[in-house]
Amino acid sequence: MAMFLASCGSTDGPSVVIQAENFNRGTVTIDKGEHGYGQGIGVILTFKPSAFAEYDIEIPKSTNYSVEIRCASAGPRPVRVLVDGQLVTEHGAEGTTGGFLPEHQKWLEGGVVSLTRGKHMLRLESDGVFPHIDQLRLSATSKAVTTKS
Ligand SMILES: [Ca+2]
Repeated sequence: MAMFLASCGSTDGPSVVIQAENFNRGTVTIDKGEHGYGQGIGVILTFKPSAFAEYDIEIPKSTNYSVEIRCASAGPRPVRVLVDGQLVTEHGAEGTTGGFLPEHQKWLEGGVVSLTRGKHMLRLESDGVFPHIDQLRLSATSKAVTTKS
């Protein structure tokens, strides 16, 4: 299934926005409010350590993309970001946003990756627990590709 493609007013070019809960494959839990964390927005979360979520994405233009993760977490819960099996960063969405609720959702960084136009697979994974992720965004950028760390 093709993910929603948004054209965007950014001067850098196109961006792709994905609702985190619309993953194609994964072991994470979807919460649209029944667990008290995703009301009105829909999030993914984990109740046990070690999980993943994968997204089949369509990239509109060959260039570098900044990966951003909209999430809420009271403590650091970094996720590994991979594209087509290649590690982009071990430190995706690292940091804290002040809480786990929809009102605490903030955009955190998930690295920069070079992508060709066409289909790709974005994967988030963690040996621990996930922050409560609402959306993912890939925005065309002139930033350099993240070195693995
Ligand atoms: Ca969402």
